Amino acid sequence: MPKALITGITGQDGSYLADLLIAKGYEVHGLKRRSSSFNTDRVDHLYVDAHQAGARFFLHYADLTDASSLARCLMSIQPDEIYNLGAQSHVKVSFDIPEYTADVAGLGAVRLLEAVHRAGLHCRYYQASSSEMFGSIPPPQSETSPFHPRSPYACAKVFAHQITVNYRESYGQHASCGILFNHESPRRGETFVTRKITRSVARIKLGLEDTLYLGNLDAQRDWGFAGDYVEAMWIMLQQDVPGDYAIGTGESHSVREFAVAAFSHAGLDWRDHVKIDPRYYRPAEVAALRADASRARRELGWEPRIDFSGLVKMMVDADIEALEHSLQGGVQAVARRSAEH
Ligand code: NAP
Ligand code: G4F
Repeated sequence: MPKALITGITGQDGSYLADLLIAKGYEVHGLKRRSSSFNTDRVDHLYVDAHQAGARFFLHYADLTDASSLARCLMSIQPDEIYNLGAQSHVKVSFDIPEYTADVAGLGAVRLLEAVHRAGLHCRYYQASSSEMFGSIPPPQSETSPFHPRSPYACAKVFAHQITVNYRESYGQHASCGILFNHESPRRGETFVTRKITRSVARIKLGLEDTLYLGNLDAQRDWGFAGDYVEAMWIMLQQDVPGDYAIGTGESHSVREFAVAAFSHAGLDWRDHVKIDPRYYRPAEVAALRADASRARRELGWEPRIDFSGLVKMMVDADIEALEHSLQGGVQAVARRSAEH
């Protein structure tokens, strides 16, 4: 049974990748951070008591800023494949905490690669690189486009990308970088623009709020579905020869277009609800990203299955359903409490 280690397993991509690898028969190990509240919502459905025979899903406390915790996990797990997805992944937040972002998203990668190298492990390694690295380079962008990062996050990702290439070239590690364009889902973090919009659409639709404040509506992104993108990660590590691949749909839309589509899917007019708050502008913006993923199509046979409008509908429907469910739960809880008194 192949063994995989996923950093960032509690995040959007980590959770979809864990689902995929469990379905493929892997034993899956994930690193989680110590937190004062539960932070495993996205993978709780995979949890089985480790004492149970046949358990194939395990979580370990570790942190990408703590090299000794990474070395300890590597030695005890001895994985066949490592997926380094852990990061402070919010671009706007990286301007507020640049040093920490560089520590986790940049140095975290070299800590992991060095631990693999020093331990003499012959495992395959995936690095979560980002289209944000292209920054101000005009679209379409591919794995051969130059980088011009526009945020501390993107600078950290460029370092992590280049150090992964360096370990591959220096020590022959089977290390690949997926340069993923934006990918979203109902599990997307609530402060990224797509999920911020679809959650707000649900709250407006159900009468809980009236206004959504956004920043730059003109930015263009190539948005795909996270479930499709984790398949590309896995396929990269099944190749005989490691390499770097741009992964995206090849189509881009503005933030405004996403908002229009999301509100209209819920039967609302976005103009009645969206206002601009300059607080959400960034010191430096990435204007337009659109993938040229022809290498991935050609060599990996990878194609996205969900298109832009399918993604918007999936996210809006999921947020409305989740909110209805939680409101229903709230009503039941109030009814229970009233019955008690
Ligand atoms: P995400 O939802 O923000 O998840 C990030 C994960 O990293 C979480 O599990 C988080 O743990 C973990 N993490 C944060 N700081 C850590 C630390 N110090 N040590 C260990 N783990 C830490 O991000 P995502 O959207 O799944 O993205 C996965 C990876 O792909 C990230 O590296 C991101 O930068 C990159 N990427 C994402 C996209 C995209 O559009 N989604 C595109 C290109 C590249 P907690 O749950 O405890 O916070
Ligand atoms: O959803 P976003 O915060 O994603 P961003 O900055 O493109 O980064 C995401 O994708 C990268 C891949 O290219 C990943 F590497 C990274 O980890 C992350 O997953 O913002 C998208 C666009 C930006 O141009 C931003 O200025 O939306 C614009 N925007 C407009 N109003 C907003 C808002 N972004 C956020 N988060 N919140 C707003 O209110």
